[in-house]
Amino acid sequence: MKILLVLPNSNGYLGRVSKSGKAGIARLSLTTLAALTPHEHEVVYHDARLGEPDYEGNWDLVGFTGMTSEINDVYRMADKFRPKGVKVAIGGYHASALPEEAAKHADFIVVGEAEGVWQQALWELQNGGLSRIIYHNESFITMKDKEIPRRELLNRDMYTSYATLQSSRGCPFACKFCTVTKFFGNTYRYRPVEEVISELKIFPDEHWGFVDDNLAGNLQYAKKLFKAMIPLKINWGSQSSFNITKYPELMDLYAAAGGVYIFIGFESLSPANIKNMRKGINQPEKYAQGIKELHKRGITIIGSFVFGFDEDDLSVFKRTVDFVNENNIEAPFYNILTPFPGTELYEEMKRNGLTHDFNWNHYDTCHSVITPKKMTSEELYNGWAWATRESYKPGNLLKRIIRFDSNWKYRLLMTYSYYRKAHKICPQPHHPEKYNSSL
Ligand code: B12
Repeated sequence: MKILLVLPNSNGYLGRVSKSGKAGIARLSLTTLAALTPHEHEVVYHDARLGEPDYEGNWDLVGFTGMTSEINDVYRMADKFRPKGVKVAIGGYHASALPEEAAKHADFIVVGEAEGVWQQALWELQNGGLSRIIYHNESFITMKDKEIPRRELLNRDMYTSYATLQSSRGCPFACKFCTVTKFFGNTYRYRPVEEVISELKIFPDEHWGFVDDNLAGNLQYAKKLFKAMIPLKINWGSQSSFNITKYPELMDLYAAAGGVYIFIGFESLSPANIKNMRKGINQPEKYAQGIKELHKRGITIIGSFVFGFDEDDLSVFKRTVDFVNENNIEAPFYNILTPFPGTELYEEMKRNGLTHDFNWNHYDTCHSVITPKKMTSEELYNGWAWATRESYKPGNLLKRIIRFDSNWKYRLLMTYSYYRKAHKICPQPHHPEKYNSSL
């Protein structure tokens, strides 16, 4: 069969291709799907951020991936292919959370991991037809012998972070707002260390980015992996829970293995918010010390915070910005609390009538789709925009990054990339004076 795999566009700025043709991180969803596709089929990859797919091509099947914020674009393109008699498949996070909705735009949906069911659906398509509309991968793969993504389908020059890989899936924690918990059925699985190492060896000179949700989710595994990475002499970054700061040896190994930046979900400075979201591994009273420990090892921090939790009132914005500046979190990243389909938060907020906007284009954490408890939805949006712009004022930014160590280059690059995002995403807030107070 001739199969077209399409990466959608999204409405917002995050994840888009710049005017000069540059994209950030290379996603592994479709390159992995391509690797799973038996060789007898021809696979063509299309990045819809660069333009429309070829609706007139003689495709047998078109497969779309999609996060929630991208799904409307997927549905739009799918609805153009189907009248031409082309079969359409949709997979990924949104379709897995709301398969019945996605099925209105597709011939079949894959819920969860594609490994196994994708091959089954392709076989059925060729041998008499599909046996169902929703293919649900009930079991989770072991991660051993995981296919190597077909990165050659991507244009290397387009990406600032081309060499991405995945060593684990899922997360050992079950935070109420996170998509991963439901998607991976609360499992945390990791690949044999030697397989990760041999994948890293494919591009010995690249800067690697792990797309794992929590690279340090298992202490013993992470230690083993980092130790094995030391001889490779590469530089890389990943996402990890704040938990890592509890273990000095693990942080030492992270840095020794070439880990130059880390993305940490601090989420909130309020212990009550943390408790309510069931992210007990985060202890706000220990944030400052944990940040110091990472900095001591030359690791740049991308600190992710969320605004709009139950305890957040108008003072949350300034308090958070002050904390970020005082503790020199190089690249703060602020999100508006967004109840993603498939999460417990989504069900709870929907039930309580606290979600007022179900336009998936707005589910990019840069729109306020909820009515928070202690401020209005508009205040949440404006406060978020104020905090983002305030944090990336040149004075604040420079204060956070000027330190003398060998990793200054990454610190500068990372911060610059978030500085650009901040200015592209955030409008000038209305009534900024409202947010400039921590009282
Ligand atoms: C890379 C990435 C990005 C990149 C995307 C760049 C791009 N446009 O391509 C960037 C950094 C821009 C980004 C941004 C955002 N992201 Co993001 N991102 C990821 C990340 C870290 C890795 C994705 C990846 O490569 N995974 C590895 C592949 C192999 O796994 P996979 O995608 O799940 O694919 C498997 C299955 O899902 C399935 N599958 C997937 N697609 C398809 C298609 C078909 C046809 C089939 C059959 C199967 C199938 O098969 C694959 C193999 O099993 C994931 C976390 C994660 N671990 O996946 C978050 C994640 C996808 N992002 C998420 C979110 C929330 C966002 C943001 C909204 C957050 C924010 N504030 O930044 C924005 C929105 C951007 C936008 N476009 O509007 C959520 C998705 C939630 C949701 N329901 O939409 C995730 C899951 C993170 C999380 N823990 O919550 N992201």
